[in-house]
Amino acid sequence: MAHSVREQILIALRQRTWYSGQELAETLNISRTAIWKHMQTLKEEGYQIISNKKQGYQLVDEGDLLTPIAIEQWLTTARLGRHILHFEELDTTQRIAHEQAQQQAQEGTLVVCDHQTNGRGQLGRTWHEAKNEGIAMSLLVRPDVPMHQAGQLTLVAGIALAQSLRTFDVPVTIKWPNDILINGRKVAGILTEMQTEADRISSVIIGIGINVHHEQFPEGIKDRATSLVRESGRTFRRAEVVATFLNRFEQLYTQWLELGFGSFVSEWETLADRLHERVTLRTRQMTASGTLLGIDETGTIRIETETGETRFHSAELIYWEKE
Ligand code: BTX
Repeated sequence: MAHSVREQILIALRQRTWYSGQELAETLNISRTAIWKHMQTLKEEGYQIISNKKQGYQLVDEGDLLTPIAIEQWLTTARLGRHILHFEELDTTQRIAHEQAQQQAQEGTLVVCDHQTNGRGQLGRTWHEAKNEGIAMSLLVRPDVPMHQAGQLTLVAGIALAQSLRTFDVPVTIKWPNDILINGRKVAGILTEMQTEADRISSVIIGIGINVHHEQFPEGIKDRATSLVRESGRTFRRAEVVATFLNRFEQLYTQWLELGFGSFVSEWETLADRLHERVTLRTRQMTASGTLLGIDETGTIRIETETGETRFHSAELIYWEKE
């Protein structure tokens, strides 16, 4: 990623406690006045920078920004998240990611925003976002696999998200197929959408919404939604959460392409919510109850009902009525 002058200033400031204006000006080959102006802009953006005449500038705190440079500092990926588009406000990151896909953007392109005003869930549902509280992101990938396997990416992304959130000591579980829960409440959701061309996948957009700082939720979801901060009491930097997910997802995405979904079954089951417990499941035709056995090597859910083991390719686990 090519860095802007402001990004180069940040990279320099991260390297040591104090950096004099003179040194920065020489390193970046711009005037001290220009350095001063960039510092003002960085402060306005949310970076906490102090200065004094003798020692120069010090970066005290980076705040909780979701900018490319903030995410990049935690990123260890080769491809994913190496092209990031950040917006302060958007209707939905999915729309921009779809446009990027059509404009031949590189695999791994990530769209993030601080305030998503019309977030999409599955089946025309909406995803609630409060400004600067959560993470709304859409990742573009171009897997060379048969179309019917694209849905598995929801599960692979779910495993990566659950594992990466567990590194922050948050006890998340996965509710098949696309929800991440803490203590039975939804903390994140995944929406996978595909673009095709002549019976082939041209791109898959993996949309992820994560509740990070929220203390409260709107009426309709307040009993079944939660946030990372609410459940853990610790602080989070959204950029670090995003990068930790991307780092893990890149590994699992490669594994999926090389070994297929079968290699994830036991991993998924260790993260599954209500494994071996009784669940209710709804399909278009019927509602069924039984014991959740796990998933098979294609990602299909397995339930032990009164009539024996039944597998559901597409269904909904019902935890909460009136979705
Ligand atoms: P879903 O259809 O499984 O879940 C949506 C349902 O979850 C809603 O109907 C509501 O009941 C509940 N819900 C809505 N907002 C929240 C929330 N913040 N926390 C907990 N529960 C909620 C899940 O769909 C997939 C959501 C993906 C969202 C991302 S954000 C980035 C990207 N852009 C975009 O427009 N969508 C994706």
